Amino acid sequence: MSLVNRRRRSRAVGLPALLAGALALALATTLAGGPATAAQQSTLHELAAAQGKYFGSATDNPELPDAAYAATLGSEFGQITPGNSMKWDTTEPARGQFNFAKGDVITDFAQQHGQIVRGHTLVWHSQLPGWVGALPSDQVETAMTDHITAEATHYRGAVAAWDVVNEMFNEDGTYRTSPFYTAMGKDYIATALRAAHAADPDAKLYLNDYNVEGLGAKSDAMYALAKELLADGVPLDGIGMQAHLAVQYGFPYRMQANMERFAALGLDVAVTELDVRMQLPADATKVASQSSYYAQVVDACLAVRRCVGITVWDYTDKYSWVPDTFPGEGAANLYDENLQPKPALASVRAALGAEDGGGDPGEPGEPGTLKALYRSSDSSATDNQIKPGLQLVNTGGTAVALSDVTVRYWFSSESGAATYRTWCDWSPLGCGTVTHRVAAAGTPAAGADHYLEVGFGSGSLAPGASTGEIQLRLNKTDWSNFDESDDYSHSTGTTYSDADRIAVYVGGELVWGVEP
Ligand code: 9MR
Repeated sequence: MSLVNRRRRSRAVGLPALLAGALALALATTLAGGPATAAQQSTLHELAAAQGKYFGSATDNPELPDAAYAATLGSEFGQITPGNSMKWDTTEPARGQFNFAKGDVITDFAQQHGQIVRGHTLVWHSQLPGWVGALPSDQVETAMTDHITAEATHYRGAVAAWDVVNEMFNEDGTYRTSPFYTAMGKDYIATALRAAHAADPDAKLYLNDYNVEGLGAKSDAMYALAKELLADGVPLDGIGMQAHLAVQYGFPYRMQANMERFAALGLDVAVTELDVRMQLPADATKVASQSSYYAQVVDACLAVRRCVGITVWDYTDKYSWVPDTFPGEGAANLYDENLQPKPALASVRAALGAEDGGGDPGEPGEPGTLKALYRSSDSSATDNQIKPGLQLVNTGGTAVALSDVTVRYWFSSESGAATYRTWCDWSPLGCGTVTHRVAAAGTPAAGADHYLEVGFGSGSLAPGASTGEIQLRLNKTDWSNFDESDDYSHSTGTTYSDADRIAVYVGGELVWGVEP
């Protein structure tokens, strides 16, 4: 029996109202063109739409004359967000002088390509023209509501959702100082939402921020604010989680659980500005982490019915904001600077349920086939360390580049520190080439709220070859105890045997094992 369980999902999901128009159009287009042939690859948006979500990208006016760029933007994505052209400094550079020309180019593009638009953004401390900050305090509210009224009225019918207020919190969850906060205190947020609703009662109204993707002080503040606004009857439909991630900072803590708590308030959530940057130069380990982060974001969104969609903050490294803002960092997007697909794209497609790549790589004899063997090297299942021993064997007919391979071992964290140390104690490959880290599961399951992820910096595994034993070890930074007895990937066997509760991925695609 094959143990392979490729990432297929057939979950029935409710179709968020936000999607209805665009999806109907997408379906109509598909039907008009006749049934897709096997050779045709579904687009990112088609894959997401099949699961009741949209898949979108940011864009910007100077990029649109780039024909190759615009072609992919128009075909692959079902939603777009203007990166700059609906911001206050562009739309009302002087008081009462509105200019929607650039934003109109974006909404026109969307209409021509059957895409929905997220409007970004009505109220933000940044990219704010100087005249707003120079106003006497008692005029700021009127200036703000005038701005919202004019812009949201102009785009009524063309913008499906607005980031009404952007980036209102500091990292510790206190309110960020801005001309609006200084003039009105936090009430400016409710006032802004009410003004947006009055101008466009059909648009979905969002609060949007970064570092609110996982559980933490900043998302706690957003949660408290959302709860209070809803209790006061303020029109709020959703929370935007920007998701500007970086491989060197780890994956947000419990993203799915965080999304679920907002959904439980009756709110939608959206991933609004996803990218995953790294320190340059890129290497196989960073690229593997990036692919995994992108897939984990998709997994979290797919698992939460009220997560309506994902927007990448532009789809190509060619037009990324990252290198200008974080010197020495970049390579954050799904396509490279030449608009060529990167491994992260395959990872997103796989997470969305794509059946790319021909034959099932898990079937013996086909390329990319690996299996995992495991033994516990731990004499105690209740002490402060977990000690998995792993071996990978290439059961296929061609060599596998180890830099494409990642392995996951799932365990439960129990109480204690949420931070970990991981170790490679011995490997015939040399521990220097073995990477290891602990990450929170995007979809925590029984005995599986965290996993140890193992990767390889280099090397190749010939057909029939084994990596030999890789002795791994992990502990919490407070050295508190585990109870491994219920851990998803744990077993008590002390000799190596096939382990179907350990997952092996090649290029982000599950080739061995059953995920929890
Ligand atoms: O992508 C935008 C970039 O072109 C601008 O120079 C930058 C200026 O602040 O804003 C970028 O978009 C930001 C977004 O509006 C809000 N979240 C963070 C984004 C990246 O900086």
